[in-house]
Amino acid sequence: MASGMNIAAIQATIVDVPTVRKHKLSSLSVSAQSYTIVELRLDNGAEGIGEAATLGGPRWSEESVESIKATIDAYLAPALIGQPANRFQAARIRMDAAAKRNNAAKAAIESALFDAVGKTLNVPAVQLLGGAVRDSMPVLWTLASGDPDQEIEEAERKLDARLHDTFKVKIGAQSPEADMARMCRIGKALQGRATLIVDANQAWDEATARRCLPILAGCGVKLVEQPLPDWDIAGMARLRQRFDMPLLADESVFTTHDMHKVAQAGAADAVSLKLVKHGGLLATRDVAAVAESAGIALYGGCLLESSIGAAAHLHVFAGLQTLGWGCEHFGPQILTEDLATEPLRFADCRIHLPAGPGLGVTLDREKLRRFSRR
Ligand code: MUC
Ligand code: MG
Repeated sequence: MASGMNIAAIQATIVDVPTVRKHKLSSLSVSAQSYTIVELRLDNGAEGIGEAATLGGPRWSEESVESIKATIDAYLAPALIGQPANRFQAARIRMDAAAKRNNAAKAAIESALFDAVGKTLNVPAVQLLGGAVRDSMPVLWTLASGDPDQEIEEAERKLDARLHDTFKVKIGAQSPEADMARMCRIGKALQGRATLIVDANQAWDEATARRCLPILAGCGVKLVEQPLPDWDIAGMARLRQRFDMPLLADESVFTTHDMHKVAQAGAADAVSLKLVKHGGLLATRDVAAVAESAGIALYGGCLLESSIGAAAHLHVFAGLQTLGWGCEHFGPQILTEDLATEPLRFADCRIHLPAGPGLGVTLDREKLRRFSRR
């Protein structure tokens, strides 16, 4: 199959990049972000890059950077070498035949395909997805140190710099009572100047959520992400029937089938879209389409990607019909050093789609070497 752009080589490298502060979720805490970086070369000489982010090893989801690299090296790369890079759906079918799930690994490769093909054709990745609807989008910042004084001070700095005016607070690492007191302090300090949402990362059971949702509403919280375990779709649906607080599904929705079940159960008002969950740019659009068909709003989720992984997300988000809750691609700013030669642009509480062919970002190879795991 000679297309003039067949896949010649795929290389996966694990990197660990320190974060500016500890980032605490309900069940894990990170002070360095780990990524598997994919470098893909076509037989026409074009190069593409992709990134698979993880959080705390295989604890946020089942994939780790080690499993992602192993799956790429042993199964996904051999399935794609010699294949045309511009047949994205065909590549997806080959990857699905070679490995079940392993969605982050597939997403990193597909990002690199869009980058390499975009560079070959001299068009941005979003063009290959139908073109941009928006060139920038609202971006929030996540507060996750667990110390409300530090969090209020961090939010004030972001507000002063006009970088962010919406904040997501990670809860669930401490008792619900301590979290409620923390949220009420943060809500009072930022009242009228910022929008607040929270992410419990599956920490609560239904009774705890019933107790906490009215308190969060009273503190000014506008959206609650994944209060219950990923499997508890019925519980999420009951909470929605009982309270006005909008619920955002994150860990409950990986596949289009998950999205369909959540929609049928009436278990979410919005869904967090992430390449690592859905398995790539095309799969993310598929999940978005199922959500939109059920009247579920879209939110551009992240897993603390660098500018490389964030750019791949922005190309998908830029082409969606709606993006009601904006996005959270603050990852490049939480790293001590970004992995792109030119980081993404944050201004006026928005993140901007990078211009240029492919993903529009360039991997800094010196940093790739420096942060790569020995
Ligand atoms: C998640 O569960 O949303 C995204 C931002 C953040 O702080 O954690 C991640 C994962
Ligand atoms: Mg989440």
